[in-house]
Amino acid sequence: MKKVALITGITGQDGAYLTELLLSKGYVVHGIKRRSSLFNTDRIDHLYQDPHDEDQRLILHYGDLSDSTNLIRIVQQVQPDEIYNLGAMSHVKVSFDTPEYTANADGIGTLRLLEAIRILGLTKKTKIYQASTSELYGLVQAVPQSETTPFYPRSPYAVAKMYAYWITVNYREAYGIYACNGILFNHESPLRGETFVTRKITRAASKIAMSLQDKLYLGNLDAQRDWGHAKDYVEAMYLILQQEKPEDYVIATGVTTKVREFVRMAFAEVGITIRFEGEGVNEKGYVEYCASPDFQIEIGKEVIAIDPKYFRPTEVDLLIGDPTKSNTRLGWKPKYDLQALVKDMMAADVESFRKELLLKEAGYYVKNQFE
Ligand code: NDP
Ligand code: GDR
Repeated sequence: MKKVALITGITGQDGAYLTELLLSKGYVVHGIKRRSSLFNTDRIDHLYQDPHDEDQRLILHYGDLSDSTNLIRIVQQVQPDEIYNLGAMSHVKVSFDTPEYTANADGIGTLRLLEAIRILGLTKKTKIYQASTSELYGLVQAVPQSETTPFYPRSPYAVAKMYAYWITVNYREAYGIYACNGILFNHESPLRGETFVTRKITRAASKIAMSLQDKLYLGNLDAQRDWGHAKDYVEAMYLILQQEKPEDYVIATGVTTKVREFVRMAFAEVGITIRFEGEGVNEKGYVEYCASPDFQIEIGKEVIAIDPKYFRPTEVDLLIGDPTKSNTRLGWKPKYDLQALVKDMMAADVESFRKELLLKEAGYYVKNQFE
């Protein structure tokens, strides 16, 4: 019998990589997608199968984490062996603007799924993975952060995820559900949402090199993150649900880097050396040197500036994970280091903007004003 997985958030970065992984392992994968006024399945379109195929192994259902009856109906119909709850309003800064919605989707949404398992009598059958986050650590209590480091969430997103973390632990202890938290540190990829800082930087570095954009505006350049590759991290999600006992695991690389260093690394991939000057909101980044035979850019050009609108009311300054437990117990080790991650993201963005450059040269390029 083929194993059956249900993924919430299947249209997101992690949902796409996890779907690919589970299909490669022979699973039948069901996913929940939201109704949207535009197509929103770009990241999984390459996995699409004609619904008329007899042996369909990827099946999508309309749904939303804010809708209990919808979730109960889908779980009843799918009878999953494993649920991966990846769906969430996942942007920390946006959660300050939409705190109630974030609490509903990210916090209570997890409760709704756990209740669906309980109400449908699936507590012995269905395992569930909860997408927990290093944002739980928030205000630094100790570093590196491990499974035993106290939480101090610093955003409506992190507070909602803290509820989800503990309700997952509670349903494991109260009802014996195989329910686990993966406490994942930041993970990125060419599929990363365009408004997260890494992808915003790799897109801008590619566009600036091709003169499709003048300047990149950022917020806090000194925040430090433990960045890994999403491809490696979805392997960990899968492994977490294959253990004898349900437990919680930190998934991280153990290396932390400042946002400004990520900027330098991304621009270096297109041959541009960045020099930062000034302080605080007056800090700027200039082109110091351009070694690229492909891209021409004026030396001394100001290409990075600070816009305080990207600062958060409360910031998480430093994240660095201790992956000892996942390394030893799951046998999980990331294949990508930061340099390889930046290379992968830049290669994809450069290729995609080369196509835009052709459109521009042909007079068809329309800049997205809302970026
Ligand atoms: P994305 O933002 O790329 O994807 C989020 C997914 O959730 C999308 O499919 C989105 O749908 C869906 N979604 C949003 N709101 C709802 C809702 N109300 N009901 C159902 N689905 C919804 O996130 P990632 O793939 O990067 O992250 C996956 C999960 O892991 C998230 O829960 C995130 O909070 C968590 N996480 C992420 C980390 C990271 O560094 N990437 C680190 C730690 C945790 P749509 O496409 O329609 O918007
Ligand atoms: P984060 O990711 O908040 O860590 O949450 P993000 O990439 O948004 O920010 C990382 C750090 O960069 C600083 N920063 C900026 N951030 C954005 N988005 N835009 C900017 O212009 C900018 N300039 C500086 C931020 O202040 C922050 O310190 C991600 C999400 O995927 C969560 O869902 C997940 O739980 C955590 O990672 C782990």
